[in-house]
Amino acid sequence: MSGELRVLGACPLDCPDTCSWVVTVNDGQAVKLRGNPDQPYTRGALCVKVNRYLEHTRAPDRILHPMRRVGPKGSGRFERISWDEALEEIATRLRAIVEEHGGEAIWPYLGTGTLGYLQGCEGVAGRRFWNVLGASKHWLNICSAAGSSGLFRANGTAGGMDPENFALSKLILLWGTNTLTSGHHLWKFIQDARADGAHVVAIDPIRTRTADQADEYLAIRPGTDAALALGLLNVVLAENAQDEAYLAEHTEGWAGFREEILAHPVEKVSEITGIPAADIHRLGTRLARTRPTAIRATMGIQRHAGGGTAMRTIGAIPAVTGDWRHPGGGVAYSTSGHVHLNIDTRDDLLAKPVRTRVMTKLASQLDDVKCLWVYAANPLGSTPDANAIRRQLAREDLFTVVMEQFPTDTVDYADIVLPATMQTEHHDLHAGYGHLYLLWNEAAVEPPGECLSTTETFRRLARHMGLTEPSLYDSDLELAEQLLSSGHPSLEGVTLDRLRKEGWVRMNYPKPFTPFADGFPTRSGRMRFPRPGEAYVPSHATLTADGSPYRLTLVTPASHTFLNTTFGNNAELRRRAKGPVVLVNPADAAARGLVDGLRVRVHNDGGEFLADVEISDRVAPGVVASPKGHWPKLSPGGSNANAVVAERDGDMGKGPGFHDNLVEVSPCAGS
Ligand SMILES: Nc1nc2c(c(=O)[nH]1)N[C@H]1C(S)=C(S)[C@@H](COP(=O)(O)OP(=O)(O)OC[C@H]3O[C@@H](n4cnc5c(=O)[nH]c(N)nc54)[C@H](O)[C@@H]3O)O[C@H]1N2
Ligand SMILES: Nc1nc2c(c(=O)[nH]1)N[C@H]1C(S)=C(S)[C@@H](COP(=O)(O)OP(=O)(O)OC[C@H]3O[C@@H](n4cnc5c(=O)[nH]c(N)nc54)[C@H](O)[C@@H]3O)O[C@H]1N2
Ligand code: SF4
Ligand SMILES: [Mo]
Repeated sequence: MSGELRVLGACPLDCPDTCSWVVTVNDGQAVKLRGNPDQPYTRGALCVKVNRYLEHTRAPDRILHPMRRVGPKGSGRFERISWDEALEEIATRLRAIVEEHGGEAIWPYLGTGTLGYLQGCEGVAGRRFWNVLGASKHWLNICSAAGSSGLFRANGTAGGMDPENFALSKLILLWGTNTLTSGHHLWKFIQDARADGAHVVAIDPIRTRTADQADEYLAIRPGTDAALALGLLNVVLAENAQDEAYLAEHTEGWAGFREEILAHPVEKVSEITGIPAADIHRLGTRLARTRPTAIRATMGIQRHAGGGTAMRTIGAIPAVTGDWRHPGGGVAYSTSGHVHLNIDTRDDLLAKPVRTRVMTKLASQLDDVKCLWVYAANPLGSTPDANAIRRQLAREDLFTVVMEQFPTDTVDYADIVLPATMQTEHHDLHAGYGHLYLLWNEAAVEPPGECLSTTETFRRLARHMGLTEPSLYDSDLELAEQLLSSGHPSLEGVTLDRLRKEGWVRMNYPKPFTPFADGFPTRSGRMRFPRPGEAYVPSHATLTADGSPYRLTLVTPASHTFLNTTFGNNAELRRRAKGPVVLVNPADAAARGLVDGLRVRVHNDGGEFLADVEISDRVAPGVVASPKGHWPKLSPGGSNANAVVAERDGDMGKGPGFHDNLVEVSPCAGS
């Protein structure tokens, strides 16, 4: 067809798979979006959510021009203004705040709406600007910090197995990960392994759709995974299947960790985890006898009080079995540790050191903040202690700017709203956290209305404020060149020209890649086992259950149809999600007089959200589950699960406890 163009891009969403996509452009319009069939990880498929991405870019509620608040905070009433008016008002307010309260009174609150290195979560776009102003730093700890920190302590990096190596595994543990929902492209590699006889086990408090497809499912009590790891290793030692040579050559602290393992016999672990002793014994024996064993453990596992420790202890398994020697063996958490772009935080632009504000502590760390600048984030939908955040955002003395694509609950509290581009409308550079490729996203079409990219918005604001630092004005392509210029061997020959031409490039890692076959990137070159007494930290729910009036542990996992709160306003995906539901075991339902479909309050001291009961043996007694991502204002009762998620630090990296809260479930009055 004449005038038809194929533009290569990448999915921007916070998903390990970072798919390569192909946009068909006709007459300046994006008419088709497909997974790239030539890309070895994407293999031609996107997902149930992103198949609707083009439709989403044209959604009737898309924000298309700057707006100024005219109603009370939270009302969502705005008037349209020009970019010049918006930038002038912002510039005036920022200058006044810096003068009166200092730059640290500004909190640039950046989320994971896009994982692009230019527009999103590495913050390249805003960071220079904020440093020139002396704003507080922002710690993006909401997602994976606890697990990364746990693995880093063990291995010197959170990077582990290349997920593509799962095709070579003989035993696969899907441990606290819902592969078919939260990163389904791994599944094809698992199927390849199965065709070669691999056995697949899912370990999860919820019998998920992934568990349904596994050969075996173990229903674990939330937050007890480290104990299970010790129990499995107990069987490995009983079988004398530890790899003594690997232990001697590549690890430290083995003697103490061995004692810890011996202190966790199967019976004891069964009591802690709720998994029958025979099942632990059987899996332990399988683990002892099967090389290579691959463990996929992702973020679900570390959303607990002891989440960092859990990842660290699970991470110790392949060092004991020697699985790191073998392609197809090891642990795959995130591949981010293998990405060595030149991430320059540009602290040289700071006049003096500044404090750091923690993303998950918005509710409690906002008191002395005068400007909250939200971009690629929806804190009222995604951040713990939502009711407290709502009270803070209503403060008249807080100047709130939100850069957004859609009218989220957070937008409703903005003083100024700035319209943001979507992925088909801007350039970006991506790396996956579930594979070893870099991708380039080429802008395919012109932005609708007056939408601007994050990078361009900060350039214009800098100009408006008369800032003279030259690097504030670097173009997107210049920024990308800088990111690629780290000089790390994994990036040799990976140029922007090549990325723009080919769309994706595998970083220079061998295939198959065995990162720790010959040692670890720690100071000693050895993997560090947890010290005695440091291998298992109980969950908050376990520790406090006895003294609490709330009896049920709430798990709030990834929704199949939303990505965090992104797509939470898409009519078709909302229809498929069936509104907020809460899975309750038949025994717990009977004890509370709950019947299928009943509208209930899920509540604790933090607040409540409403959901419809689904009575199900997919959760064990004592566990209830409700997928994340519903927009509060589109939900009955006007709140979502984060009304009952407490703002509480886990053991490492200040990781949040999204799956570690005690609640009660009660019928709504009148129902
Ligand atoms: N469709 C979809 N895909 C997504 C997302 C989404 O919202 N929707 N979110 C994206 C993002 S931001 C991230 S970080 C990843 C997260 O993806 P995952 O790491 O898969 O995270 P979760 O869904 O939170 O948890 C995964 C599983 O862990 C289980 N789990 C909870 N607590 C425990 C525990 O104590 N022990 C064990 N063994 N299992 C436990 C949950 O029941 C769930 O089935 O997915 C990304 N992909
Ligand atoms: N209860 C519960 N809550 C959770 C979790 C859980 O497991 N349970 N998981 C947590 C996890 S893993 C994560 S990562 C966080 C995510 O929390 P957030 O980072 O707040 O992510 P989202 O809720 O998806 O909101 C992202 C917003 O960014 C916007 N956006 C997308 N692209 C762009 C862009 O290019 N520019 C701008 N300006 N905006 C853009 C989208 O429209 C969307 O409204 O949520 C956490 N919240
Ligand atoms: S959300 Fe994940 S699976 Fe879906 S298109 Fe994006 S990267 Fe691929
Ligand atoms: Mo995340």
